[in-house]
Amino acid sequence: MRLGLAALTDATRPLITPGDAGTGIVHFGLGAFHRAHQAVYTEEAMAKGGGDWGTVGVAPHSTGVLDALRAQDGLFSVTSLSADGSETRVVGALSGLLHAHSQPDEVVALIASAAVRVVTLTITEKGYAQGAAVPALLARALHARCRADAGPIALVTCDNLPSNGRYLRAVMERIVDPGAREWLAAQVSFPGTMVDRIVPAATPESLALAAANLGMDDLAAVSAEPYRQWVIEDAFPGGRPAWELAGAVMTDDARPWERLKLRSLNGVHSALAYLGALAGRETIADALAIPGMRELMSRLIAEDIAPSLTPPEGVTVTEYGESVLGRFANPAMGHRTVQVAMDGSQKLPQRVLHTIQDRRAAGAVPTWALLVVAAWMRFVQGSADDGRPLLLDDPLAGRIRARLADGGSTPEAVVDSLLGLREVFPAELAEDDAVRAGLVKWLATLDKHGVEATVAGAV
Ligand code: CS2
Repeated sequence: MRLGLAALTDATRPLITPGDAGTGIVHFGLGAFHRAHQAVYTEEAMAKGGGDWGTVGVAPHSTGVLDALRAQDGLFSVTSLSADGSETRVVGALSGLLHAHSQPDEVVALIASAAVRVVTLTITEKGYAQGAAVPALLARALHARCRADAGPIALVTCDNLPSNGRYLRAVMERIVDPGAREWLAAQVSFPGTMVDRIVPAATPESLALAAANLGMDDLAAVSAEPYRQWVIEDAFPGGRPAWELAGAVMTDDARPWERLKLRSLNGVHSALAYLGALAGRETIADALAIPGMRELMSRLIAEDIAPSLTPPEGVTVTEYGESVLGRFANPAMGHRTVQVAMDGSQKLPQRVLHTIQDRRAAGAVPTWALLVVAAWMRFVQGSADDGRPLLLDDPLAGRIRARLADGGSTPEAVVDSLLGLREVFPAELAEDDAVRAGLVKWLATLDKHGVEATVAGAV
């Protein structure tokens, strides 16, 4: 049997049944993260606080998840995984499904309708690049909403970018029709957010576990850690779901949370991804188990990251960082190092380079953060420590390979070639002798001894 409205039983019934609530949200990006994060919050907020906040999910490009969800009346399950076991529940937040590529007019018409008052996005870092499809479609939709005079709306990015709300505002201001600019300034808000939940890509094993727990197949099932957090700037001129009833923190400035999370969760995640992939470790938990690695990550957090930022009130960076390491050690997650390693050129700046820049501005040399960048530089060359090939999945892969091919293969030459990628490394970093020397030293050590010996010898 397959999950769907007709298959629901008392044990599998979601908090909200699709069709019971009207649509108030359009969401771009049907990836696992959305299903295990915003969908869960919104469903719970509707169950506790009411409102017509059903979400029409829009798949930007591929149709795999879309087709699976359509065949299940928009229903999917979320399995929380911990060392003690797993728990699966069906989520009914999705009130409709669209494919941006083949149904752009439907997407535009929906966002131009008064019922929709919130648009959320999980389109990954590279989804906001110049010429990218979703921002272009959003610009068309905002113009249509302006002409329809359909009222104010909030555009909420849930991607791991610094000052993400302000960033999305700048993107939209640049590309929206000039005739809609004034309306945009007056009627559209761009609340910043910090989103957090570790959600690995589905695997045959995770789908089998969901099926066993549900007693039926769910081809859109996602698995995630039990922990979740959402900090949202409370700027919703057309109203919003009562997300605080589902545990979200409403604030007037999400940036301290966002900076804390980007540097001490995502930055450390990327560190484990590159070091772990080079050492042939399949998962983040395996990477953390390399002898000396946990101590090295604690030092990265305490010595480089903590002094680089002012945390939100009441939070201690080292305590936050240690709890993150505990989450990374969750043995049930199976989060693959190569998944987190993906799109490094888009992730490194806000996750690691900003830490280095802030420490350099204070006159310090953040040695552990430099090791992370050196590990990325070794990773993008395409071989693990045992010589096995590592796939470079990155929108700048072509540029990275071309720069490496033009330069030599000594650590000095590789560091110089890659520091020349201005899209990744700002001139202030690339021209900093202490940064260059630190990178050359670490890359030479990694080349010569491999990750395991480097880590064991470093701490
Ligand atoms: C990860 C994030 O894939 C990655 O780059 O660092 O997806 C991470 O799991 C989430 O941001 C956790 O909230």
